[in-house]
Amino acid sequence: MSNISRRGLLGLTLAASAGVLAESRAIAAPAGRSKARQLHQDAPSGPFTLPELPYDFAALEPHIDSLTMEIHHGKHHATYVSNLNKAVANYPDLQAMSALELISNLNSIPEEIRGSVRNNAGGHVNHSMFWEIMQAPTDPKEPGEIGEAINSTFGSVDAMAEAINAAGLSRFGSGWTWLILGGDGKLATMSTPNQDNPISDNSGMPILGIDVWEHAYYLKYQNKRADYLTAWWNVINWPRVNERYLAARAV
Ligand code: MN3
Repeated sequence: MSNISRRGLLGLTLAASAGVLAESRAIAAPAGRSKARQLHQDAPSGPFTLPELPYDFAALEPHIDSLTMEIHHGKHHATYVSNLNKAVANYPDLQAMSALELISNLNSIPEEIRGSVRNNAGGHVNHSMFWEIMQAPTDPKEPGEIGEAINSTFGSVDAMAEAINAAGLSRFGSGWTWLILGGDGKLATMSTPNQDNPISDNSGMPILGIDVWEHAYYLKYQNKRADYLTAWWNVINWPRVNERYLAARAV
């Protein structure tokens, strides 16, 4: 697994799962949850499954609107999961791997399904992270330990956000803009096309990523990607981002 160990990936995956569970327990069932559950039931069955949102569709209003969240999670993410299940349908060994492991070993994926795994396992990993690293804007938190690393590398959290937004704005077409922890132990920003993840080419461990596909913002922001990116920082879940940083640093 090149220079990122399987143990490290497992740790990040477990930390991610624990984070989702903790948040799910902490949040009482919101009014729109029954609808979320309905969409969840429409999702394809295993081996890969659509994770439930850790909050209501409307939780991120006014920065990210409820309808966008409903379609993004219940349709776009669900489609990545469904297509990933189809891609690995005849590959029991791959079914036993996590989506993160799949995109960390793309060269080992049979060529006939490699493109589909790259796009759909990537989409599954990226969106599973995306839901977790957001939270209601009414509950702002401080960055935690990662704040020191951010200040050391970028000067300030605002300067880091500007760098991530700039990378997202310069991404032509669809993709993601990222904060990563590089192999040199330093934070950096980058963007990737489509559903590519920084782990696939060993650029680094993804700490946070913002979806800049139009489906993530078009209903509310239309062509104004910059406005969406600026607004996104109101819903960042710093405790979860910090957990991801600490897990990546421990690898
Ligand atoms: Mn998306």
